[in-house]
Amino acid sequence: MSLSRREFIKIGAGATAAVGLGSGLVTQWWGLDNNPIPNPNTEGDRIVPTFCELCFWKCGVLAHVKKGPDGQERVVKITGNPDHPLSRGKLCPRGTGGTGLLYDPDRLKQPLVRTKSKRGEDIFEAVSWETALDEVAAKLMKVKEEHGPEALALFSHGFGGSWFKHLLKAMGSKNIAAPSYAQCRGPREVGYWLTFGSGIGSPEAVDAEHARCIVLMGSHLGENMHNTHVQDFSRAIDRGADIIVVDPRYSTAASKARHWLPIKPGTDIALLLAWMHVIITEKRYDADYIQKHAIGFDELKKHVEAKTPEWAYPITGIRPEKIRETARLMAGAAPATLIHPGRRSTWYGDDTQRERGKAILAALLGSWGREGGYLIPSKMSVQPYPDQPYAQTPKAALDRVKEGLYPLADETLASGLCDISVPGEAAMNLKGWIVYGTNLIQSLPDYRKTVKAIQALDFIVTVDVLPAEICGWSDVVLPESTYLERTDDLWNPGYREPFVAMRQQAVEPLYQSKPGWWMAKELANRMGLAAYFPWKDSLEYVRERATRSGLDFDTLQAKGVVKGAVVPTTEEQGLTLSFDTESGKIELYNQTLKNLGFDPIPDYYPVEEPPAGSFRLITGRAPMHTFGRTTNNRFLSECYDENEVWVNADVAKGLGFKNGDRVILVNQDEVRSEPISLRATQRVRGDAVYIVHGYGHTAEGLKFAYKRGASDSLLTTNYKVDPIMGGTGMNVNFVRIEGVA
Ligand SMILES: Nc1nc2c(c(=O)[nH]1)N[C@H]1C(S)=C(S)[C@@H](COP(=O)(O)OP(=O)(O)OC[C@H]3O[C@@H](n4cnc5c(=O)[nH]c(N)nc54)[C@H](O)[C@@H]3O)O[C@H]1N2
Ligand SMILES: Nc1nc2c(c(=O)[nH]1)N[C@H]1C(S)=C(S)[C@@H](COP(=O)(O)OP(=O)(O)OC[C@H]3O[C@@H](n4cnc5c(=O)[nH]c(N)nc54)[C@H](O)[C@@H]3O)O[C@H]1N2
Ligand code: SF4
Ligand SMILES: [Mo]
Repeated sequence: MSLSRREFIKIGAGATAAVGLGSGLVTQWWGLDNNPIPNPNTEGDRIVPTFCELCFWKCGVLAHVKKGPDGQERVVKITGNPDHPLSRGKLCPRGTGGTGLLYDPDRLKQPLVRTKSKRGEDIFEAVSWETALDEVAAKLMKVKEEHGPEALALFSHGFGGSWFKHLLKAMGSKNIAAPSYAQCRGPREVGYWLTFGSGIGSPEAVDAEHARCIVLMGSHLGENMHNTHVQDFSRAIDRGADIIVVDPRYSTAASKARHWLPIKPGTDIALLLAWMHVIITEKRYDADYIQKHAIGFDELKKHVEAKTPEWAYPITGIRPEKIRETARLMAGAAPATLIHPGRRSTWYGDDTQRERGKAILAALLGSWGREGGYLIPSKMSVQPYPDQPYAQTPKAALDRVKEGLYPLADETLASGLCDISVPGEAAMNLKGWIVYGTNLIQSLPDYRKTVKAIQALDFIVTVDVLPAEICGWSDVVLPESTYLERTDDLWNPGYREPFVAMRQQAVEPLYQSKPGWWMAKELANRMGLAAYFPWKDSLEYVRERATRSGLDFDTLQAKGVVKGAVVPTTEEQGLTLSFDTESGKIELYNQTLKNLGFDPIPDYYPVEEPPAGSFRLITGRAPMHTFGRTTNNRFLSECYDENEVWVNADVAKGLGFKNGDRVILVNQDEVRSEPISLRATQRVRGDAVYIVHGYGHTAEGLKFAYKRGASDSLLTTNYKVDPIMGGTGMNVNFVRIEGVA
């Protein structure tokens, strides 16, 4: 079955089924001459409910398993679990492509130890698990003895990382971070927390399904494929909800919108202030809600008095009448107006303030804790496994927050841990890294700094499923089994309906790969920490947790999920709203920010402009890929196998380029991309160029993805740090375009 690109990105207009395409897709066996399953169109011999790891949304999936003529069981297809609240029987294209990872011929197959003296030369020797684990345990213990446990750090992204977090804490260190905070949603969490006393969290509990108006700033839903959100968004479109999209690029979402506001990049705060001006001066805000729940309205009113649409026009490029019309539209639908919180908010370094601007606008519309707006999530409690308490209280995380920088960060910064590993950058440097499921070379800004940090370490070990860039920079590489080959911990997120989900093994691990729980337990045994891993295996561990929590483990195994009692999520449903802020109210004006020397109400400051002849590099997602983690996936690449650079058609013409030309992007630091195809289009402003993140791999072991397309990560050598919480704004790189012969 071949799949056209259009089928995947189609949303709205009765096309909700587009996100459920999985049912038609079947596994292939890359690199094998004979298909070991003669009829791949089968439902399989048995179905194992588990949850997805192709991205961090973690939808419930059903793995269809069939025994081949060779006697080996294989996953033949993956479909959405109808009982799971995040998938509701449907998957995004990536989720159906999990077999493309499981059967990726380039997978890490055995433990590897670096043989060359210099890191980064990517020359390794395959060794036994005994040898690899002995080496890792000895090196980690050496760092601990020589520098103390606080010289150890764990970078961990992805659900399987829980075992290593436990291991690091047992060793006495609290230096645990993921790029999903300071490189992703950190500013959003802090901006909303300062306003409502609560962050947004993941999965985001927003009510697009019942919204009458949805405002997307960036947040390119439909290309950003978080399954449940896209389903809800699609339904909202079918229902005729008014969509307002603010984006310098005509995104898929913009193509479904009533209003597309092609904003000048970096000026969203000015637009937000002008919207507030209109809503307040025209008395269109929810006066009862503000009176009951908020403080600082008078200060806000005064603050936006002069922030007229006419003031914002030359800044944002959005005409005053358009600003007024959209402000009235969102006020007319309130409180069922969803100012979408977005997710990746690390854009310009002023990001906490922009996110706070969105939160304040939502408060004026009365949509926090209201139907069609933001839902108040709830969560089922799951008891811990009764193991040994950490002997030494893990020492405080050693990132920049502890040096008095970025005072309102509420999680450890991955970039902060990297910074303080560079000699001379901090009073004490980190000496040992464990890297689990995160490709730091591509996900932290300025790879040159990341490499500098790595070169100065005593030891670095990476746990991954593929030979990603970070593996090449490691001393030891441990091959993990994919999510379909292992049982992990239970998952009980805060969401609009409470549930507990179980990840369980569908098939035996391929090659010599091992699940993370086994590696962490084996390492603990070697480091005198066996008491922290007293269970036989992860199945015994989760069964004990479930039983102690009063959950029906048989149902959990059979269905993959158990749901809790439904609790009210909105005022309409009888919920009494409360706010965990300093004042106990929604803080339109924030005294904490003021005390720390920051603006108590967001204000607009211009961002640096691209020099003449250069363009701002902006990035986003392709619906069928997750970052660089799926670009080697042959299955998903059948639909989208290379990124292209979007250049405004007039600009391209002026530069003498036409559609399809091969070009190179050169950034402000003279870093050059791999050749990439130019897409001349009116769908992007003339001052920016756009590429999808995750391409241009430099790791040769990723045989399919190697040098395919161009890498925005390489070009992101500049970044602007948010002084409030340390997020790394990355939309501050400029590129010029050169032709290739
Ligand atoms: N298919 C797929 N889906 C994914 C992911 C994936 O890898 N693949 N990743 C997931 C993750 S972890 C995240 S964090 C999210 C990221 O997805 P989002 O949170 O949607 O990311 P953003 O960076 O907000 O959105 C990118 C959009 O912002 C626009 N933009 C750039 N600069 C500006 C600006 O100055 N102002 C405005 N208003 N818009 C601007 C870009 O043109 C682009 O359309 O996606 C999630 N979903
Ligand atoms: N330049 C730039 N930088 C960015 C972004 C951007 O858009 N542009 N986006 C930012 C955002 S929003 C985020 S959330 C972060 C994400 O950053 P990362 O968390 O680093 O995400 P990936 O790049 O997908 O790296 C994931 C790694 O995990 C491996 N992996 C996959 N499955 C498993 C598994 O089951 N077990 C193990 N052990 N490993 C596994 C993959 O092979 C891959 O090497 O990046 C941020 N950094
Ligand atoms: S959104 Fe897609 S890739 Fe992400 S967990 Fe769900 S099915 Fe998997
Ligand atoms: Mo993210």
